[in-house]
Amino acid sequence: MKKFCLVALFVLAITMGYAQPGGGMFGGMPKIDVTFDEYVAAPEGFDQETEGIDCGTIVETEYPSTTVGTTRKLTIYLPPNYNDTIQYPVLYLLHGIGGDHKEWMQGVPNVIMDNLYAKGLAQPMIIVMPNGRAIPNDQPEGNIYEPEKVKGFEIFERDLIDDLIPFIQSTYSTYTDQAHRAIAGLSMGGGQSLNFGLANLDQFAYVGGFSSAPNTKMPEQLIPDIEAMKNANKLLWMVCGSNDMLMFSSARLKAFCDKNDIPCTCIEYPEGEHDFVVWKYGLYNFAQLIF
Ligand code: FER
Repeated sequence: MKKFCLVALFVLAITMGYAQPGGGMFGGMPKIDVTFDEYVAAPEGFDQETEGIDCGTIVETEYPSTTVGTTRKLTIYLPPNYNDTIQYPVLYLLHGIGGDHKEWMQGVPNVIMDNLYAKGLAQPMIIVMPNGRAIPNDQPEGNIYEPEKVKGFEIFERDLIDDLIPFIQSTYSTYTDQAHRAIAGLSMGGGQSLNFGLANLDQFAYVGGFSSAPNTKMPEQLIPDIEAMKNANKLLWMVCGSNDMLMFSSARLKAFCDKNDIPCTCIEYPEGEHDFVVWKYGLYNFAQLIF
């Protein structure tokens, strides 16, 4: 059923013009000529609990949204020994079309981050995992591909910038400047991260897309001003499974960046599917490169 839905949606995406040029696995679709960056496997155990190390805290909370007109749930990971006498950078981490503010917990971000900190491989940061479907009923119920529900993922840009970021900054001890803010996500959330992160260069220095979905805008729309992008963005990082039919969204942005000398990493995860194997790998790597 899941496979059938994805195939049906892919055909829809093509007819809507999302998929050109791209893919390669379907007859008649031009394959994007792109050189991926080197894949280096994550070390054994990167996503397994380690005895005896300091652990961060998962918090479930809520924030008021003027954009949606509701109180919205979110999940937060505070790093080990969170202490409000120091300021932390913040990573906004977004879920996919079938998920909500809890979906990322399937990827054990707390375990991945605790392990990174135990090895001194990442900066202490707060990870904010909101619900990216900014409509009153934001649950992944019924037909999640219904245009009105998908629209919620676009509306979230305002909820994020006008409501969520101010809430986080007034509730936790965070930096509030662009250089200390990152955005990344999986699939639909990857598309959101690329769309919002690159459209708001003054807000986000680090942008990551993991298996980004067809909601990802065309490269020319994402990066209309190449010089502004080069000046403000500190990291554009992507990963996608080689077996993922959504690869075209990542590949066409990588090709555009290479053509225009914009620094950009895009890794093709060998035999990778559209799943948490790739997304955990994405978080593991992206988290080490930010802040
Ligand atoms: C689509 C195919 C996949 C699409 C969205 C997705 C909006 C998202 C998948 C996911 O988040 O896992 O055509 O269109």
